[in-house]
Amino acid sequence: MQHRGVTVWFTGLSGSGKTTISQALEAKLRAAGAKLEVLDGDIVRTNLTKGLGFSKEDRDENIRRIGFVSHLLTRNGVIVLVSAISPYREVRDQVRARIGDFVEVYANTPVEVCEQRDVKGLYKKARSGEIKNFTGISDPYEEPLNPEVNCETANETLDESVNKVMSKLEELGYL
Ligand code: GGZ
Repeated sequence: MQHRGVTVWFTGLSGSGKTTISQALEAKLRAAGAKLEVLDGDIVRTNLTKGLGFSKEDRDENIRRIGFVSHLLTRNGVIVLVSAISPYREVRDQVRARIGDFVEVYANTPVEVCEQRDVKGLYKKARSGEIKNFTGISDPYEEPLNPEVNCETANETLDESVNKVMSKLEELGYL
């Protein structure tokens, strides 16, 4: 498959569907023979950004480091799928400006729905105070103002979300 390098950046609350959509997209792109790499906040935090916490400073540092690696890969023709809450608009926009070939996907799921899903039981812990500074409960999330793709995961199927991203990548000439 012929394609250009691009960072597809999934932002949204914990449990909003970032990882689920990006994994389905990964499967589709791999099957088509794309050169791709996946950077998931959850996993990146056990190596590249190990030791960072959840203060604004640490989250921004996490995003800058992920952005740095994404840039290196993107300029070498790789499709990079990033999933990170990335709650702060300013640093997201800095990373976008640095990378250039950047497609922002907003996993736009209401916090009530994420909390109901509570796949990892983290919302429960956030409510009880066991986890502090939890995004959407006791820490801010700044919505993207103009994401290239808006996935309302509570009102659309996984297939629909994946197809929206694929169509946008085609429309922008990356695929
Ligand atoms: C938000 C937290 C927190 C707090 C631990 N706030 O859904 P998950 O579990 O698997 O993914 C979340 C992950 C957040 O890491 P990111 O690198 O995506 O965050 S950021 O972009 O803001 O740097 C969540 C878990 O770690 N987690 N504590 N306080 N999510």
